[in-house]
Amino acid sequence: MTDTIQELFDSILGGNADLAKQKAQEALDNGSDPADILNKGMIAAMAEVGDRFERGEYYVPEMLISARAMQQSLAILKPHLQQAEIISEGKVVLGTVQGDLHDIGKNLVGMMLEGAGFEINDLGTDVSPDSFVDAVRDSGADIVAMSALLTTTMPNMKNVIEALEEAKLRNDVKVIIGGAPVTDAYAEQIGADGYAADASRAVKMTKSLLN
Ligand code: B1M
Repeated sequence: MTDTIQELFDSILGGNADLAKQKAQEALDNGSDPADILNKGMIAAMAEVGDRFERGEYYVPEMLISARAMQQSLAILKPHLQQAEIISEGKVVLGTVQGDLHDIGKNLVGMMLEGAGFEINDLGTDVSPDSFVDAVRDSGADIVAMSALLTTTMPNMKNVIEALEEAKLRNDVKVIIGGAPVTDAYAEQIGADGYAADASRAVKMTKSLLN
């Protein structure tokens, strides 16, 4: 890891958004690979924030200010993460499921899908099954992409699939899911079409489901 990426990591961990933005720009200017900046500087810092929260060293306010530093530095990286070519015209309805306010991973997935040429309807966080259904009906989406970061909110992914079935829309869309506690086995268990461990795999999964 370069010194600048280490400093980016430290600034996110310390919740210093201005410094994080500056370090993200500096790392780009130094020619670092955007994927390294994202994975080693930003995502690794958020993982460390989570570990500190688990150990009782960080509380919710620290998680929040680190999240803000991550979001703001991610905005600097955004144009560099997105591919220029337009590959597909698929429509994606994206959201974090009901009860869940975590949106950094979801935003990253949206950003990468958008960069790969998909049209994104981002419903935000704490999205009810009915809101997913309404958005699919209104937009004629090809893909429903759901994120959950809490073990307690994962079951709401199944509720969305059931709501799509009840609305007779399930056969019109493919459903992909992701988020730290989610697994391939869970996707299979609830009848999703696919699971992706990270944002770039979400793009690959979306493309392969639409092909
Ligand atoms: Co929360 N939180 N949090 N939190 N938080 C976790 C998730 C936790 C693991 C921390 C810990 O204990 N180690 C823990 C969950 C435990 C569990 O359920 N097993 C936890 C908890 C407990 C809580 C609260 C309950 C705390 C409390 O209030 N006591 C509370 C719940 C609030 C709620 O949602 N109702 C809470 C609140 C918060 C904040 C609001 C303070 C803040 C979120 C701010 C925001 O998102 N705007 C926050 C944060 C920042 C975290 C951690 C530290 C970081 C999450 C993050 O952004 N990671 C997190 C610890 C951790 O994850 N290790 C934690 C970076 C992001 C890029 O990764 O979102 O995993 P991630 O996304 C990845 C992949 O998962 C994947 O792609 C991304 C990488 O490319 N992915 C997908 C995500 N969605 C996908 C969808 C796809 C495909 C891939 O297809 C559709």
